[in-house]
Amino acid sequence: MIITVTGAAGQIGYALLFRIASGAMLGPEVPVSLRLLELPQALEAAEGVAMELDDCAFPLLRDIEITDDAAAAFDGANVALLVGSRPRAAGMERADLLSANGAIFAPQGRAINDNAADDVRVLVVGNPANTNALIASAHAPDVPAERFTAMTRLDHNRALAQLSGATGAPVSAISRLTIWGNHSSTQYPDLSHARIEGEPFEIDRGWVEQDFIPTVATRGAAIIAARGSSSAASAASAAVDHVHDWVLGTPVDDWTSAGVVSTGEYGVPAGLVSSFPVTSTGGRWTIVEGLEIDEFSRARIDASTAELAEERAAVEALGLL
Ligand code: NAX
Repeated sequence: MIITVTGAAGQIGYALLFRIASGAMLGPEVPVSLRLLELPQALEAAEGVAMELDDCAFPLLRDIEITDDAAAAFDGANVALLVGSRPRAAGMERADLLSANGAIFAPQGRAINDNAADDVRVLVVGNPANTNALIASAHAPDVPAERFTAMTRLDHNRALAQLSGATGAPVSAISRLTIWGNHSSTQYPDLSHARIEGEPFEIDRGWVEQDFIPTVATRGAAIIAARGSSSAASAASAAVDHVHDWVLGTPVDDWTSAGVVSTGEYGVPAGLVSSFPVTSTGGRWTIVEGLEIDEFSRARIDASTAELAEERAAVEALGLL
């Protein structure tokens, strides 16, 4: 399989490429060819990463190509991990952020449309991930919109870890947890359908509202405060999990969370790339339907999807869709 990684010389790239090459993403039987897309000034650093990849002598790693040309980077790509982006800098207005990312994700969407394999699957990691996925998809009319996804798996994994810490249940015993909405502080980590050892469980509402939800939603900032730089290994691990499950499937009786295009499920406006509970079979995500949504959940899902709708309106106004 041909795997393209953008922003390959960045800190997530450094944690991600070795996991892909080791077989963690697509399994121990699938050889991988890596295509690294970087900005011209980071090509030398990307060469250094490629040297280290060579030095690991991974049996599954066929070859590595490094380029600053999107058409070459996405040529024949089966999986595209869009990591490089322009994150919000201090004092940056939202319109500036969205237009800087439009300048990255619109041409990358076109390059995927024109060059990638017919079965290409795209995961956008670079923030604002949901809206960047929407922009890329809008510029790839020949690729089904459902193949453009945004990463909320890190939020999902953070929620699993918090619940595990609070209950003492191992993460492997927890299922049916959901992240709804935007990969931002408005996201809604939802425990109302969660199970431990396959059974519903009692949980203190006060803890959920005052501790669990804000801890998961602001975990990125807490990592920056503690580590001095943003989440990298955990973000890479979540990207590996997302693509692994997309290609190889989710476990029976469980689901995960991913930013996928809405067709109006749960009142989320059609066309938005929003996080939902999803299962994967046969290489396709399916939104889990029919879950009961109480008033508390409704208000939070609506607030986060309203933010996504505002972002979409802003990029539309900038002519990016
Ligand atoms: P770094 O700044 O370490 O690396 C980004 C790399 O992207 C740089 O090497 C840069 O040269 C490259 N780049 C920029 N524009 C590019 C373009 N047009 N084409 C190719 N390469 C380009 O950032 P890193 O820590 O790796 O984070 C990458 C992105 O992930 C950021 O936008 C960050 O906000 C986002 N994150 C998303 C998360 C999620 O859960 N969805 C969590 C982690 C992370 O915060």
